[in-house]
Amino acid sequence: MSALDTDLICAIATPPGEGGIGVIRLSGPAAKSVAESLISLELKPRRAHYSSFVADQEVLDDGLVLWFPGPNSFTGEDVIELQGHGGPVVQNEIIQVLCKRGARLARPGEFSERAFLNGKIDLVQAEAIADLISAKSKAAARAAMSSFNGVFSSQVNALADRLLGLRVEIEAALDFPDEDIEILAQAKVSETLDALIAATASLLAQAEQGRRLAQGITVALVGKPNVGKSSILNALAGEEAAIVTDVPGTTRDLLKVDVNVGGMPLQLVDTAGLRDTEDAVELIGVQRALEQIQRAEHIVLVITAADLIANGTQLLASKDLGELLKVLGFEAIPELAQVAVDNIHLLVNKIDLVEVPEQPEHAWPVSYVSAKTGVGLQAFMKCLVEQSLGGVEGTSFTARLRHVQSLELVQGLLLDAKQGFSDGVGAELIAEDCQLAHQALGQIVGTVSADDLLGEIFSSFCIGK
Ligand SMILES: Nc1nc2c(ncn2[C@@H]2O[C@H](COP(=O)(O)OP(=O)(O)OP(=O)(O)O)[C@@H](O)[C@H]2O)c(=O)[nH]1
Ligand SMILES: [Mg+2]
Repeated sequence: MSALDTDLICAIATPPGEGGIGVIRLSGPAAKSVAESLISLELKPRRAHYSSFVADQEVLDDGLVLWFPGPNSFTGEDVIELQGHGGPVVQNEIIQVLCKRGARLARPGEFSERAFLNGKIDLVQAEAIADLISAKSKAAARAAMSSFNGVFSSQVNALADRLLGLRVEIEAALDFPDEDIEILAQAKVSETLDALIAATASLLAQAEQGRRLAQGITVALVGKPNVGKSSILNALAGEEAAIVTDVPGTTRDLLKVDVNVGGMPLQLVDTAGLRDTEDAVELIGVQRALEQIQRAEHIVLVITAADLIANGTQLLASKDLGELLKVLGFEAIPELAQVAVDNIHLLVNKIDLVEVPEQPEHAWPVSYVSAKTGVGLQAFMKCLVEQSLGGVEGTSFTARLRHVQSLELVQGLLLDAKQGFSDGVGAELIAEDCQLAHQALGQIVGTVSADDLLGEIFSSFCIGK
């Protein structure tokens, strides 16, 4: 769609199926006249009118009609809401009448897209609407509302303004080449770059937290066969989702279960126990487990209390992940060795069988649980959320992967600019980095946007939003 599309769009805005009330939305310059052709009164702005909805002398439905004249409407255009009864047959009849009278069916997210194109909201706010609708927890809904209210956008805009100030100084130096070195040599440029890098790092950390809260994270349960991975998954899911037996190699396939821990959506993935095997089916399972280790955002490495005792509890104090994996017998698994240390949680299971004194000193987050009795599971989940998110409470807004990636790009470009400045490269190169960083910030809020990006974002919305 282009910014010039102003044809009349319509959609059922309430969920499909039967309901007390069903809302049909219209947006476009002809919205009022088309709506008035169904009702027998003249609409006043922002008033609720009660009327029958009539077509070809037949009363199709009755209910409330509201007219929000543009530009003070959600889309910025004239918007009509027909609030009738929530029956699919009646609603579809009305939609057909509207389409005969000049409207067309809206694409998913097209109302929000128009709001964006008409400058009513920026791209982050538009995405926050979709995130609010799909929020899986109260915390995620509150954070999406903050993004919708501009908490994230205002920080991006503030960063962009500061960067613009710097660009103006550098570009001025380019326009007056004699002063080039003099102006650029000012410590101010370096200081400003440092401040921008720090501000970007802080916003990036918040955005990553917001992304995790909105989209959830994938947590893979991995370990040797029979340590109790599937039992832990079942205990956390509150259902017998995975098959549990005392036969090592029971789990062959990945099993994914969504759980909500203190407001944080997690996708738990049970995997096949890691071992060398001749069994063709189990081998595929192990291969999938290894792939999952590379894909998951968090790895819960499950061992048993007996394993820990056998290897000496002091091994937990080792800061060297390679050493730990070696002692635990995982040294030949490169996929595990490549996992960032921060993303590993060591889970000691079956503490009901062997008593383990909790170690005060350990280099990684470690939890002690019994999948059989449930002891320690709550504390483990709390600790996992803290580790992966820094706590739900600390998350002030939702964000998406594309925002995080843009901020990473900004960070990289600013670091390049800083390096260039230290190395004494030409002002043109520093100006170029800053210009690209500025552009990347613009892409987040949508001041700079490509049509295909907009298409991708809005096509994931619901119809009628
Ligand atoms: N006593 C005790 N037994 C447990 C505990 N957790 C699991 N088990 C038992 O250990 C055996 C293996 O459990 P699973 O959950 O199937 O182990 P797994 O790690 O998924 O095994 P694979 O799928 O073969 O890799 C079963 O007999 C479970 O009942 C626990 O905390 N305490
Ligand atoms: Mg299993």
